[in-house]
Amino acid sequence: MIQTELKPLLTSISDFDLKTYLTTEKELVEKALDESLPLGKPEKIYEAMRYSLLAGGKRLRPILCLATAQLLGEKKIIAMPTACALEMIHTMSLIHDDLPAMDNDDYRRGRLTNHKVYGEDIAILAGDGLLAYAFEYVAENTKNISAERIVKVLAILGKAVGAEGLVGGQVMDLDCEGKSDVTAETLTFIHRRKTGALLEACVSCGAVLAGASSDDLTRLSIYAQNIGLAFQIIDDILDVTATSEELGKTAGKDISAQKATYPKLWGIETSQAKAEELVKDAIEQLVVYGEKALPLQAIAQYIVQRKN
Ligand code: GRG
Repeated sequence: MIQTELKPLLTSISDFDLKTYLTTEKELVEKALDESLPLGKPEKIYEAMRYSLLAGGKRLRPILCLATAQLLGEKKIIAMPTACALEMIHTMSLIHDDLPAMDNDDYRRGRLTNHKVYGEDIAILAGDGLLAYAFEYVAENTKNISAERIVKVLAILGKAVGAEGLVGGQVMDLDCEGKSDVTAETLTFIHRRKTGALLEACVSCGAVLAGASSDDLTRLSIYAQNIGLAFQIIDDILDVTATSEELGKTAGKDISAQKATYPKLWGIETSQAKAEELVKDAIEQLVVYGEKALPLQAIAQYIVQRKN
C-alpha cells in the first residue's frame, strides 16, 4: 500500500484541542488546590495564603507537571501533590515579587496584591507559609511513589527556589534595575533563574515521579529550558503590547521600573522570532514520543501565542 493511502498515524499539534485540554486540567488543579489548604488557625494567615493561591492564574506550572508525568506513562493523580506544591511556590514568588521592597505592585491576577489587602507583614508571612507548606505537602501526600523519587522531587524544588533559581534571578534582576548597559547574556542569566528554573522544575518533577530515564530527563530539560526562556520573552513583549485588564496586573511596568527587557534589547519583532525559534526547538525535542507528546508540544506553542 502506498503511503498516501494510509491514514496519518500522528495527529498534528494544530489538531490537538488545547483549549479543552487546558480548561479540563485547570479545573482539576483548582479543585486540588482548594482542598490542599483548608482554613486553620490563626485564620488571618490561612485567609491570606488562600487569597493568592486561589486567585486564578493560568495554572501552567501544575499542568506542565501533570502532563510530563502522563507523557511517561504515570497516572496524573500521583503527581497532583507535587503539581499543587509547584503552584504554591509560584504563588509565594508572586506575593513576594509584588511587595514594596521588590516590584511594588498593586494588582495581580486581576485583584489587589496580597500586601494591599493584608498588609506587608502578613503578605511576607503568607509567602513563607506557602513555601514551607509546599515541601510538607509533597512529603505528606505523595502516594505509591518510592521515597527515593520523592526525595529527588524535594531536592529539585529546593534548587529551583534558592540562589540557583528564583532567589538568585530576583537578586540579579533587582541589581540591574535602572541600568542601561544590561547585555542579552545577563538578561538570560536572570530569566533562566527567575522564570525558567521553576518551569524546568515542573517538567523535571513530573518526569522523576514517573521514573524517567536519563535520556528522558535530558530531552525534557531542554524542552523546559526553551519554553522557560520563550515564556519570559513573551512576558516582556506583553508588558508593552497588552493592557492591564488583559494581564490582570499593571501593564508597562518594565518601562516605569527601568527594567532591562528583551524588546528593549532586540525590538518586538526579533524578540517574538527568538521566542518562536526556542519553542520550535522545544517541540522537536519531544518528537521521539510521538502523539503522546502532543499536550506538551501544544503547551509550548501556546506560550508564544498567549495573550496574557
Ligand atoms: C522568597 C524564597 C523566595 C523567593 C522569591 C520574589 C522572588 C524570589 C522571585 C520572583 C520570581 C518571579 C515573580 C518571576 C516572574 C515569573 C513570571 C513570568 C510570572 C508570571 O507567571 P504567569 O504568567 O502567571 O504564569 P499566572 O498568574 O498565570 O500564574
